[in-house]
Amino acid sequence: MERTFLAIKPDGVQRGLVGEIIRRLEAKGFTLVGLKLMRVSKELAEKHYDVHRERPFFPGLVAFITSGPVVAMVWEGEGVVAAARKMIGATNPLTAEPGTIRGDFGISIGRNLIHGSDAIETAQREISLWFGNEELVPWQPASFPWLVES
Ligand code: D4T
Repeated sequence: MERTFLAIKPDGVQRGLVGEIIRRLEAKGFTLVGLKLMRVSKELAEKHYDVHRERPFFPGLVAFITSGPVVAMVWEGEGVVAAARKMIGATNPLTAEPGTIRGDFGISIGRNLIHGSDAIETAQREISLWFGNEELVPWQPASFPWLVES
């Protein structure tokens, strides 16, 4: 089953949006299989954002993601990688569509509330970077037959 990595960034945690964000993903029908509140080390932040290492915003991005608690999550479901990106919205919250998490709750690209893996391969890399296998809990919600046609 497809999985994605999502992380509520320090701004999302500080603004009290953890419950709202988890609520949206639960209500949609995806399954939470990994969850932890953590302080991100500089080493983990730099590895996570490695593709942006040469970009001018990289130091600020690392400083921001390590500045407060982050909620790291793994969600499961058919098509969850692309669907979660859609629910999150465009990188810049000012232009993100209303109805998306960034579109509803943000105004600044440097405070865009949540990260979501951008492809299945990226999700696999990020899940193994952020979670140990023993931290993931495979389960099937009792509502599953009411969400997915067998
Ligand atoms: P993440 O990776 O956080 O889910 O965001 P996106 O996938 O939507 O966007 P991204 O990888 O292009 O950017 C990563 C991260 O960097 C911040 N950022 C980005 C920034 O502060 N200034 C910028 O100009 C850009 C492009 C926001 C998200």
